[in-house]
Amino acid sequence: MKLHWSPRSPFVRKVMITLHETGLVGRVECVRTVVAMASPPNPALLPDNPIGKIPTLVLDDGTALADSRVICEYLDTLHDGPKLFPAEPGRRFRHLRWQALADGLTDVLLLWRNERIRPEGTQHAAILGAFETKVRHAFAMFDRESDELAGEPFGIGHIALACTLGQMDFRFGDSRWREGNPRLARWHDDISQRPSVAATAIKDDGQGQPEVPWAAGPALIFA
Ligand SMILES: N[C@@H](CCC(=O)N[C@@H](CS)C(=O)NCC(=O)O)C(=O)O
Repeated sequence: MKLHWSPRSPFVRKVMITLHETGLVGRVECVRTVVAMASPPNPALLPDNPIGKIPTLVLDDGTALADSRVICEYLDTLHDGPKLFPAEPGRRFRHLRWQALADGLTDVLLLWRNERIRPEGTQHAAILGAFETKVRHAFAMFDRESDELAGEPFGIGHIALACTLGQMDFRFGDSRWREGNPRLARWHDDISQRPSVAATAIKDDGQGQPEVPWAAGPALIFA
C-alpha cells in the first residue's frame, strides 16, 4: 500500500498512529506529498484524490481511499488485535463522537492559522473571533470529559484527540492552553507516552511552501 504522507499533517498522523497500533506500519510505503490549502493542488496527488487532500491511501489493487476516518477504519479491519473502532455500539459511538469533534477541531485549527497569517488588513475579525470561541469551547468540553477519556480503552477517539492537541502545540505553541484545561493537559501528557503516539510526533521537514513564522500572527493567549 502507498500512503500520501507528510510529517506535519495531523490527519496523516492519525493514520500513522493506527499503523503502529495495528502492527501494519511495515506494509505501507510513505510518499512525501506536499499540499497546502492556499496553493494549487499537487498534481501527483490528484489522480488518487481529486480533492487534493492527505492522507490518501492507495491499496495494492489501485483503489485509493481518502480521508483519515475511512483509512483508519479500513486498516482496523486488517488485523486481529484489539479494535480501534469497537463493535459494541455504546463504545463505538463514544469513540466516533470524540473523533468527529476532535477532527472538526483540527479543521478549525488549520483554518484559524490560515486566517491569522494573512497580511494585516485582510484578516476578518468575525472569522477569527468565531474560530477562537469554537476552540475555547471545544477545549473546555474535552477537559470536562478527561476522566471518561482516561477510563475508556484506547481507540480512534483517543487517536484523533491526541493529533488535535499535537497540532495545537505545533502551530499555536504559545497559546498556554494547558493553564485553562489542566485535566486535558494531564490526559495529553499520559497519552503522549504511548509508543505509537510518541513515534509519530509532528515534525516540520521544511518541504513545500515556505513556513510563515508564527510571530507574523497577532499574539494569542489562550489560558
Ligand atoms: N477530513 C480529512 C481532512 C484532511 C486534510 O484537511 N488534510 C490537509 C493536510 S493536514 C490537506 O490535505 N490540506 C490540503 C488542502 O486542503 O488542499 C481527513 O480526515 O483526512
